[in-house]
Amino acid sequence: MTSSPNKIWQILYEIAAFAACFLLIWLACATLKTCGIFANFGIEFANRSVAHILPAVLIMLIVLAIRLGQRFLTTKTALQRAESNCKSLRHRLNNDEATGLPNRNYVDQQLQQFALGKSNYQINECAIVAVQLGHLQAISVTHGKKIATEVVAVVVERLKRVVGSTCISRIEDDRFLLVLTEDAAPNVDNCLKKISQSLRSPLSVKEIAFQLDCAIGVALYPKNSTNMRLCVEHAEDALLYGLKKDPNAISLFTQSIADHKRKEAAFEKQLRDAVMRDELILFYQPYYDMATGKAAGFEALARWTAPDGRQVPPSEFIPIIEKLGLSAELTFRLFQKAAAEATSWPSDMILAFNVCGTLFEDTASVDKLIGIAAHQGVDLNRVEFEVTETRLIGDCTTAIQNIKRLRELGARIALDDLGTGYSSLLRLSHIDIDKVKIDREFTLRMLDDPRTAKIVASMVSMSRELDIAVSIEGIETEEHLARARALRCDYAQGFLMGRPRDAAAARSVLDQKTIAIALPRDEARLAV
Ligand code: G
Ligand code: MN
Repeated sequence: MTSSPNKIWQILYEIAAFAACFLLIWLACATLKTCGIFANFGIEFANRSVAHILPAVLIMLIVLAIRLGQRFLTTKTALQRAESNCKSLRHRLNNDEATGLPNRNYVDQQLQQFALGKSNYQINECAIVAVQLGHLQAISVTHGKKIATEVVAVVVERLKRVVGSTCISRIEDDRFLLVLTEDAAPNVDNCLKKISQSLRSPLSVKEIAFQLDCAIGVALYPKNSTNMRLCVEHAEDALLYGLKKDPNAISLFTQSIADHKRKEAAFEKQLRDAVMRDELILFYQPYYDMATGKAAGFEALARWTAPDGRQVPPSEFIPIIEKLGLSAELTFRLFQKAAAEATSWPSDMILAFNVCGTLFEDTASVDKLIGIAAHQGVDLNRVEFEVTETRLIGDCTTAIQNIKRLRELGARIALDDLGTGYSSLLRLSHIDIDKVKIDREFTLRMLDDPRTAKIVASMVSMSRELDIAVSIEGIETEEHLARARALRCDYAQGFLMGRPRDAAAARSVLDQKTIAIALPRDEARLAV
């Protein structure tokens, strides 16, 4: 917009320079003539003959030609630069940076062209194949982005070897889309098997060996849909459907997959509505101090009854809550309920509350938790946040700072489900925590399996070394309890001592506070 006035000024400037040049040369000629230098050539300046300004005009023409030449060259290079910028921008918009393959954006554009009948590709029949790599994110977290990129490069090489290079796009970090036309793959089944075999065979990058999972989803055009965009969607739906059962599934799209997806969407809507209408409730499960035998606190556990009356277990709805991005919202709503409930307990009872680790990466969310506790009148030294370790892998610095802040305010931090998640020991070295909770899978197996027993014993002694309290989950039998006592666990929780119950029922536990766990075997046991 500003270039027009600038241009006018530039032209005026050049005219002025041109005139000044002319004037200078004219003056120089006049001076020379006055001095009599041109007199010999018979140039009569005073007569204003054409001859006496000829040198001046010549010089001016040369200057003008040089200026015009310069202008032309700069404009040309500027145009070339703009064009190449445009090209690289278009390339970056349409191609994956690491592999150079077309990306989701490009695929979307092509699908649009196809729908409008303007596509350059003539496809009568094809198989749309979505390929998803397993473990790529874990590789990126463990070995770094660079190694992960090299792994992907090997995968792309292998894909090209099987299906040729023209029809591969990288639509997500770990997902590729292939279009197998009749010429590329006369036998689709065979080709899919080859892709699967090729991508799953071991590979090595910088002398690190990897073996990837590879799930495949397929939809056929025009058999499954005459709409190419829908076909791509179907292939990805088939992929995700198969992936739930087997990380290496090869799934062909069927109508039942579409039905399943519809049901899933309806279920997600019900769950979203339930969260927003505050229909999820909390049950409370007591946990016990092994030294005193007294209930030390309650763990608040989310419960949901779906509209059809089914009690949906948290293991089913929590991952969906996370997928829907409702995790923080639900946490705040439930913490409000739990904190309100905790005010009715004796002041030494701890509220153990489950929090997805990613929430600690967001300082505003942590502020909100602190605000809720203050608003409900629950001192933070009565609150223990149980963090699921698998979730705590993102922006760790902020998370560590927020955890530190919560601890300084008196809250305790427990690492939930110890031993089952990803990089658990690394977490222990990074984050100051007050307690670990040994996952119930270990408890349920430790009596029959000597290896599990040794692992549990090691986890307890390691926590001791680190000055971290140990809670053992999943105590279902007297034998479990006896072993927990022998291991010198600090806290115990499980069906033997108390199942999760609604708020009122849970409160009744407080009337029979002591259990037998702390007492020597020969002493009378109190009812649980
Ligand atoms: O991982 P977390 O501690 O948040 O898991 C708590 C879940 O474990 C609750 O849903 C609860 O119902 C279940 N639970 C609690 N105690 C026991 C137990 O002794 N045995 C089994 N199998 N499950 C338990
Ligand atoms: Mn828990």
